[in-house]
Amino acid sequence: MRILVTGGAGFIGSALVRRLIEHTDHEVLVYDKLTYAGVLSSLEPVASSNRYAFVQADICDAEAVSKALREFKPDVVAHLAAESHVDRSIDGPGAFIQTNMVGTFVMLNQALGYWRGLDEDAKAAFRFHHISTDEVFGSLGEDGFFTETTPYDPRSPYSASKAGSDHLVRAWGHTYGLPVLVTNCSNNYGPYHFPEKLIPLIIIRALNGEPLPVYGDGSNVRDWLFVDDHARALQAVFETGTPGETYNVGGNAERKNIEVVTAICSILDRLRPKAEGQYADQITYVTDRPGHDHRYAIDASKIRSDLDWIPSVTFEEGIERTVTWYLENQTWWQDILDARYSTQRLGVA
Ligand code: NAD
Ligand code: TDX
Repeated sequence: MRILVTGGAGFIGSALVRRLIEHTDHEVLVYDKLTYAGVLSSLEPVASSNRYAFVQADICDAEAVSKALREFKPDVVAHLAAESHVDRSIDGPGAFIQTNMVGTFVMLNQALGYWRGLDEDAKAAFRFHHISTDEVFGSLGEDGFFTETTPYDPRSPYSASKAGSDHLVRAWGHTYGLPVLVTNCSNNYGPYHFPEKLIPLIIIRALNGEPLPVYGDGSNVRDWLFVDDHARALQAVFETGTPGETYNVGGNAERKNIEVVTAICSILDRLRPKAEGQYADQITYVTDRPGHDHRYAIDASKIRSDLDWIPSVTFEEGIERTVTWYLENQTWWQDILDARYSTQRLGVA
C-alpha cells in the first residue's frame, strides 16, 4: 500500500511511520508543515529507507495537498496533522480552528477530487483515515466509559476543533461517498513525546531539578495508551476496518495525574537516584487548567471484537520504557529545548 501520513513528524505520526517502514512493505509519504511540534529527528530511524519520502507543506494549502496526492497516488490518507496541545488552545485558539478544521476541510476536498479520478478498483480500495481524540466526548464522572455512540460534548478549543473535524469527515463520507474511517483514541505516551506534554515534561523537569507542576489537586484521570500500540491500531483500522465506521482506541489504563507523576518519580529514584532527597519532593500543585476535563475512559470493545486489536503494553511496562528512553535520548529532547521550543510552558510561573 501507499500511505500518505499528514503530521508524520509529530509524536504519533512518527511512531506510525517508523512502524510502517520497519514492520511492513508499505510505502510512506510524510506530509508535514514542521510547526513547533514537528520533529524531523523522530523520523531519523527510517530516513534512509527507499520506501519513505518527506514533503514539507501545510494541510491548509490546497495546491500543495493536491500535488502530493497526484504525484504520490496514495491508497490511504492517514490524517494526523493537527494542533494538539490543550493548554495552547486555551491561550490561542486561532491556529486550532485553522489547522484542525480548515485544514481537515482542505484535506477532504482534495482527497475527494483525487478519489473521484481513480479507477473503480482503486476507488473501492481507497481510505481516508482521520485520527481523532476521546476528548470530543467531553468529561466523565467517576463511572462510565466513552463508546462510539457517546454524544459529542467537547469542552476546550482543542477538543471542539477536533469534534468539528470529525463531523466534517463523516459528512464527506455520507454526502460524497468518500470511504472514510475515524478513530478516537485516549492519551498516548512513549518515546519521542513532545516535551510540553505531561509525561515528558515531568521526566525532563525532574532531571533538571525543577518543580513538577501538577494542575489542581492531581485527581484528574486519563486513560493512557503506549504510542506503539496506537500505531498498531491505526494500521489495523486502515488495512481492515469498514469504511464509514468509527473505532474507539484506549489503553484500559486509567490513572490519576498524581499517580502518573509519582510513578515517574519512583522510577527515576531507582534509575537515577538524587544525591539528596527524592524526586517526589519536587512536586508542586499549581493553578488548574481552565475547564479541565475530569476523567476520560475508553470502551475499546468494538476494535477488539471487530479487528482483534488489544493493547499489548501495560502502563507499568510502558512508563518504565518511556522514562528509560528519555534517560538514554537526552540529545533528542535537549535539541528541542535549545532550538525553538518556547520554554514558557515548561515553567511553573
Ligand atoms: P503532535 O503535536 O505531536 O504532532 C502534530 C504534527 O502535525 C506535527 O508534526 C506538526 O508539524 C504537524 N502539523 C501541525 N499543523 C500542520 C499543518 N497545518 N500542516 C501540516 N502539518 C501540520 O500531535 P500528536 O500527539 O502526534 O497527535 C497526532 C494526532 O492524533 C492529532 O490529530 C491529535 O489530535 C490526535 N490524538 C492525539 C493524542 C495524544 O495523546 N497525543 C490522542 C488522541 C488523538
Ligand atoms: O504541566 C502539566 N501538569 C498537569 O497536571 C501538564 C502539561 C498537564 N497536566 C495535566 C493535564 C491533564 O489532566 O495532565 C493531564 C495530561 O495533560 P496533557 O499531557 O496536556 O494531555 P491532555 O490535555 O490530556 O491531552 C492529550 O491527550 C489527548 C493530548 O495532548 C491531546 O492531543 C489528545 O487528544
